[in-house]
Amino acid sequence: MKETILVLGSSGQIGLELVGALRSSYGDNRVLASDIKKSEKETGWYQNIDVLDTHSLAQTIQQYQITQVYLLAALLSATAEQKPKLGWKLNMEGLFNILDLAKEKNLRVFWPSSIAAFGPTTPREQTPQVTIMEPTSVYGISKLAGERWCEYYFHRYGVDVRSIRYPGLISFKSPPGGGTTDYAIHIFHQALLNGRYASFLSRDTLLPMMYMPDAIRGTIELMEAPADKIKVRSSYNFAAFSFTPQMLADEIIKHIPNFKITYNPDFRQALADSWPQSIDDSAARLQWGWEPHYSLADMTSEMIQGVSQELKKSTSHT
Ligand code: VAH
Repeated sequence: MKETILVLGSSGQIGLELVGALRSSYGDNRVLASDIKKSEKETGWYQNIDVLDTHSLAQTIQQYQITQVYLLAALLSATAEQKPKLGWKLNMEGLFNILDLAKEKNLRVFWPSSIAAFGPTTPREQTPQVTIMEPTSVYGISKLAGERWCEYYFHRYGVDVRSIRYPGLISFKSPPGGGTTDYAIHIFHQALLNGRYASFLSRDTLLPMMYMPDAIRGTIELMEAPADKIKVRSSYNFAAFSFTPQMLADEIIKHIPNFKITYNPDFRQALADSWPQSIDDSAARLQWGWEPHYSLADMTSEMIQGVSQELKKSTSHT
């Protein structure tokens, strides 16, 4: 049966690039992008959908005979701390709506978890796939709860829901979306525009990160893996490299020699300090063949080029 894919939250940092990759692979007319507000970068098959509107969700899935759903609509860590009740409502009710529709319509579902599902009592070095998980952020609590519900819907109802604990994701094709790790995106824009950046995380804050093309490829590889390879139905650890703001600045200086970084930690420092510093993703590598392709140096070089192009485009439009 031909796959028809619905991406919910397509205007976000992951969504924009994921839609492009899925359309390249499955065809433009097989991937429906949707969000509550259309991105000006979205030029294909699109429909406004609120993930909390179960009626329009069910109607869309029925009308277009959707076979797969990527549920990316959520509030990220920093934003969810500012709006806890909305963060919980969107992140959890959105997931329940899709899990129930998946049970009814036999949909395959992708749902993103995060390293934020770990907490300050989790071993921070080479964090294991199965370990202590006591998240202290609204976002992390919603991700841990979501993981448990995904595993429940698989075992109880046979729903083929698959999930990845994303590290910080770095990209230039779409704007960052209120994440704590987004300093690692803002820094490139500021380095190219002003030659300096005031980091809201301290110099030595070591966090697991990944370049978006690796994250998108790994996500689709997980969704296309044979079901019998998928032994983890909560959410897979998933990693590429870890770096600190200082390490990233040192890489940027290789391209922009006069770049200067300063440090002015804010409320997001406490979020970052509660998360792992590095991740053991051996389960994903052994079970469905995950392998990152980009190093920190590769990512930095591509980000400098990509952000430069984006800045040129935005100045030529003004
Ligand atoms: C955030 N980018 O900063 C997300 C991520 C590791 C955290 O899930 O909220």
